[in-house]
Amino acid sequence: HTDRQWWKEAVVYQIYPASFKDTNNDGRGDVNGVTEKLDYLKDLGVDVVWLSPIYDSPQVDNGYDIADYKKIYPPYGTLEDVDRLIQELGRRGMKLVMDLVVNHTSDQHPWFLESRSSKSNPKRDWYIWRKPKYDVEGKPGPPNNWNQILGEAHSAWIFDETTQEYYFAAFTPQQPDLNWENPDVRAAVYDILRFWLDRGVAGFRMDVINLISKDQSFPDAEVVIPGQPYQPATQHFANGPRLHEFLGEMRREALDKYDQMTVGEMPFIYDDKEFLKIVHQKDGFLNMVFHFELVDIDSERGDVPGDARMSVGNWDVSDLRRIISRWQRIMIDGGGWNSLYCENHDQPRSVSHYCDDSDEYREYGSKLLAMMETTLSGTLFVYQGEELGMRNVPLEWEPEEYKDIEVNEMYPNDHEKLQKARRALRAKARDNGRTPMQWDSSPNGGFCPEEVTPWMRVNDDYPVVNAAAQTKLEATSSVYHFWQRLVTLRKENAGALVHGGFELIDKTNPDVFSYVRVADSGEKWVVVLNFTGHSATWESSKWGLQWMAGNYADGLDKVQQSGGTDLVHLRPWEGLIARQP
Ligand code: TEU
Ligand code: CA
Repeated sequence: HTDRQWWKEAVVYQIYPASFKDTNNDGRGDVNGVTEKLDYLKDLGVDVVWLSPIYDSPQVDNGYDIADYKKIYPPYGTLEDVDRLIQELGRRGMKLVMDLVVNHTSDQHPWFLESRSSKSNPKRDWYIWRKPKYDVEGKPGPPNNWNQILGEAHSAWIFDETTQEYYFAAFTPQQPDLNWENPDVRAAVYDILRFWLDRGVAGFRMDVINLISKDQSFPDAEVVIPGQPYQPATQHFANGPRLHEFLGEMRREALDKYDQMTVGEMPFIYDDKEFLKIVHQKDGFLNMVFHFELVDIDSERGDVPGDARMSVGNWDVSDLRRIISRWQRIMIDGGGWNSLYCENHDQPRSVSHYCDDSDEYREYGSKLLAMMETTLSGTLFVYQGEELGMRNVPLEWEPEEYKDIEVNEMYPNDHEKLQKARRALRAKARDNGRTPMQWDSSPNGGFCPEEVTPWMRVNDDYPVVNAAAQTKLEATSSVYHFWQRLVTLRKENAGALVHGGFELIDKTNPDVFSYVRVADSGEKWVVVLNFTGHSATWESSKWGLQWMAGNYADGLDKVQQSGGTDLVHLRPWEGLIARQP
């Protein structure tokens, strides 16, 4: 961990463009809205902005279905707006990272329109086409039993009338997968990369990049959802046989010629060795990845198809300890690097997910998570609104308020079932992280003017939870200020907090997650986090600590006053950070 590339200490802020800031009064966020808020981000300590897709798109999956990689979705703005954004970022010493979605395109992309037009079209082989498979009665059906990721009950193979064949679409029928086996497809992707890098973009977040190489025998998947014709099959197309080859080629053909960073989204696998090969500092392919083990801490596969993803299981501090320490160890000992994140546009809000988002504890839970995220090794990713302690949508909302295709595809014709799933949706639907950003206490939270209808309803708590209230200097309970302070602490003590070693301490404490970070200089930082809603204790005797930060206003005073005693008493969701001088 001696190499200190800029992207290691950087704080990356993810923006979901539709929900960030509307500047032309159409109820959707836009590129100029991002530019308008750069000082807010700079003040927070942000170095890099990652924009979820802003390319031209029919928006079936909010831009993760791209119809033109070199054009901006008109409601979001123009290429000139993006040039200006890059310039304004640069003036503030900040950079832009774009979302690269190249496992699939939109079904409206000209490549796909050509590909589906006839079997002899030169672009036919740019996508994955197969003949129907006939059953014993001679009835045609999909080539295998793989199901769709965003509509579990459906086949991932879509029948196309024109040529009487099926195409493969892992997510939705409107997102056909590209055929990476075809070298022309790969060359077209590298051309897109160069187009954006030449414009001054500083890297990419690569959407489901581990799905690009698929087992070309397309074998049937094992039945894990009994009674359903289509089965989860990601094991056959996550981290496929040619993944490393494709990523290596991508580096040589585009990335390596520029100073940039890459973060690959890699769902569906948790394999240490495989991850390390991808992100190894010496001969890896990407700078870092997003793994899913932490965000899936409470996931259980339910019995009812469609419910599985929304399941809510139990977890406790021992799971947190196991998962976090496992990944810190893999990366630090193994010579890799990784990202840190608790939230993104596919996840519930972190305070709702891992803590308690009631009025009583929302502030403390949000700050507790900030303490954890800013004191672990890796590149830190903050998702819009996380710095305000934004929470999941209210339980009272009708399912109709949810806009995501994943929810719409769950029970397309069964309103009653959807009503019953309300609690699960409130916990796990991707919409929870997609409500508009809450800028102030005016109607629509300052996201768009009062007379405009936002594309998605603003969370009812905006009068209390909003940026204007939290950026006021006198706002002592502000989650934003707390993040700001901790980001500074992290940067000023990067030797320990970003690059240092990691050790668990008090490993059997049933409530408290605690660890120590050690710099090469020997300097030590101790982090003590009560991840429960009740009071807890932590033994501090052998440490001789100097307490530095806490998420309760009087936390430092209390722990210092307790002087003689070695038992630290923590209130619900209380956390403390200390240095060993
Ligand atoms: O997500 C990939 C992905 O598999 C999950 O995060 C997914 O949202 C979750 O498992 C739900 O089942 C990426 C994007 O982040 C997501 O927004 C897109 O919908 C998806 O790829 C397709 O591009
Ligand atoms: Ca707009």
